[in-house]
Amino acid sequence: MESKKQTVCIVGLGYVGLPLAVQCALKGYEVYGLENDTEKNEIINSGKSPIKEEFLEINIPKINLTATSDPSVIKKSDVVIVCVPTPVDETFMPDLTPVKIATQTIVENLNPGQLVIIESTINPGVCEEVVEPIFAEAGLIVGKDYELSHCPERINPGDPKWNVTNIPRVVGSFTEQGLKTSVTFYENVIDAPIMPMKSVREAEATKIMENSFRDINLAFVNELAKSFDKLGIDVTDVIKGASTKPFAFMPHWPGCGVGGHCIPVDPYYLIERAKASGFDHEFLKIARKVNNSMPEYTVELMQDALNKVKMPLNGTNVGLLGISYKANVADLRESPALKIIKYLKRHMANVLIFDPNTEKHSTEKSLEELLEKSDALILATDHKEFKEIDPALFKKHGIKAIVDGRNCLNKKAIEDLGIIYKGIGR
Ligand code: SAJ
Repeated sequence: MESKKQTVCIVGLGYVGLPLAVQCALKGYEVYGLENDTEKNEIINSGKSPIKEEFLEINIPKINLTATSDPSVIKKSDVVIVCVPTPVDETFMPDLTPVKIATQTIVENLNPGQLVIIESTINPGVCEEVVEPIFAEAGLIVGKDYELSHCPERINPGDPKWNVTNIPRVVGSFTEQGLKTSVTFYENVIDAPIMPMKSVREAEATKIMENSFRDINLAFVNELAKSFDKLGIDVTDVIKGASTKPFAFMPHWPGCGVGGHCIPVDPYYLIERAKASGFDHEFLKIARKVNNSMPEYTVELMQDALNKVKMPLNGTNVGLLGISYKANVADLRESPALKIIKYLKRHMANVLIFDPNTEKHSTEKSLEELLEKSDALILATDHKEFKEIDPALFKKHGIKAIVDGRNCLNKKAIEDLGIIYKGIGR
């Protein structure tokens, strides 16, 4: 497939779709972004990025990318790629509604012979049991009227090294031709190896496995943190010690919880689909339970810390350092901080928030303002701004106790100032 004369339509211009759209444009494709958020479309069409991400801010002004909410652009495209969210609801049940709507929109605007690729994270079986049937319902035959592939996204927001241009990918398809065309397309777009999988189901399973791998490893160190807290062992030192082993060990770090649109979500897609086939993923469920327990554990640590200075949570001003789900991004999806706020309020604490990446979710305009008004602090996100705080500032503002939810503050310096410090497992 010659990249010069091909047209690509990306459905969904979020953290996954927008970088991909930009990269396709940089590689010479004619690119349409199909996005419901017209405000976002206006920002993009004016040459700006709606997301604080260097790759986007540098490249969007340079490329020709048409962002629109008009689905007829699908008809003009040779390749259409679905990059819509695959969330879970409040009972952790997978919600494929966005994928189903996107698929139906493609069916209604199909360009015969089109290559349709799903990048959204989905469990094994979704392409064959959910997506393909929507095409079949309209009398469209995969391999004849269109090709259908799955190439799971691997975006890591905020990562300075790995981005859409250089992350290797896997791809699976319904037919040999579909696989060949998909691999050629991604080899044109991405400067990294593209691994063809033997089936679309294997490609779906790959992404779910890699993210479940991360979730269970996070649960492992989170459980160790709770155990070592009682044994007076600093779990971060032990992880550093274990990391001196040059093989067969991969460090993960305990924290106040596991957030984001991937790690705490993807395992549920496999848990639910496997259940339908009669298999119970006990291990994945326990890992989810451990990680989901960390926000409440963090608030319990706050209670213990305040007890040391004879202060109840009730009525205490607790400042939250950070609300987004991980360092240096402004994304609150499944953020542990949101659950920490819920538990603090349940204990009648007054919650103040400052996050330098998202003013609209901050109650205080600055770090100083937060410190001035707070009696105690919980660090929920290890933004770079927080790692640089001089502990003397905590003393100056009369902070009595600190729970370091990302183990990123200087424990000794804080304790030497007479402030109660509790980390997660340290
Ligand atoms: N977290 C910890 N301890 C750690 C690492 C992360 O508590 O050692 C927490 C983070 O604070 C966050 C959550 O886990 O709340 C998820 O963190 P993450 O670094 O996994 O960030 P994500 O959600 O952006 O994960 C992305 C994922 N990319 C895709 O799904 C395509 C994931 O697959 C990557 O493994 C991950 O980036 C990465 O490696 O950084």
